[in-house]
Amino acid sequence: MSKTILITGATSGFGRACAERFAREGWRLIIIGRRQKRLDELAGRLAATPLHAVRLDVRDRDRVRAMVRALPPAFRQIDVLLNNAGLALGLEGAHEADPDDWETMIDTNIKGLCHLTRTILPGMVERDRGHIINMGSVAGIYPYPGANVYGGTKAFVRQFSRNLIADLVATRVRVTNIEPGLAESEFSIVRFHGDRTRADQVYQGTEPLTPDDIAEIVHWVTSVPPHVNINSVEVMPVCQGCAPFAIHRRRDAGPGSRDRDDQSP
Ligand code: NDP
Ligand code: 8X3
Repeated sequence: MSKTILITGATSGFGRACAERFAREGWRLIIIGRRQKRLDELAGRLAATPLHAVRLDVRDRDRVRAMVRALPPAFRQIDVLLNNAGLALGLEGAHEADPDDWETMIDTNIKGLCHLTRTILPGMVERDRGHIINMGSVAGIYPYPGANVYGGTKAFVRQFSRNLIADLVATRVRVTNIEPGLAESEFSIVRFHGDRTRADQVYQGTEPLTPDDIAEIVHWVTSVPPHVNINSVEVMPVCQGCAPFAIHRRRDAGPGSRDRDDQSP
């Protein structure tokens, strides 16, 4: 019998590419997102695939539970949970950021991911089989200006994933945290509240990762032998690197001081 993957955030970007990738491999799909039209479009494109689409906001814990309880029998044994739904909102410094944006990121990237995990994990443990794949980010590892709460939510995903591995060590349930860098999707359009010009500038002159690159990695981590757990995958495009520590020197810092941020150690 074919395997079943539940993908949150399947209406765009990484999630949609993963749905298409796993459909090609003959998996059954449960696809989740808030935009019904996008779910319908994807279901239409994957008409040959056994597929169950659910319009759902992952922040709604009761509806997450109800969704799992209402799964059709053929979709009840979930082999892979891909906790992908998430977003960044804003790039302002912490003193200027919108607290509503912060709350949305925490509710989606942390609490939504926890709701799905807590609801689906007991079945995996009972069957002694399954795989939780979380979508972290390099923003959960490395700091950058304006990442404040977004990076914080992805640092949560990183440590939560490792703690899940600790909890599940006596089972055959696997846990993987994927941590991508710059990747082109609707991510920046969402981050800049629909400002496409500003979003385009993020990728200008770069060759970013694509959603298909991420789908390839997600598929790969599921395809290794069952006794192998890929704990985490950190992936950037070749054109991206890590900045040195930033040091700000004041104008009046004495002879030889520079009137700008000095990035030398
Ligand atoms: P997209 O904006 O293209 O896709 C985000 C997906 O999340 C959409 O399908 C959206 O669906 C869904 N989503 C958002 N909020 C909710 C919610 N409350 N309930 C249900 N679904 C929701 O971005 P990406 O594909 O790039 O992002 C996917 C994940 O990858 C995110 O967790 C992001 O943080 C992470 N990531 C992205 C990187 C990048 O550079 N693009 C790099 C590293 C990590 P809908 O609006 O229909 O609900
Ligand atoms: C998305 C990657 O660098 O924009 O998580 O934070 S980044």
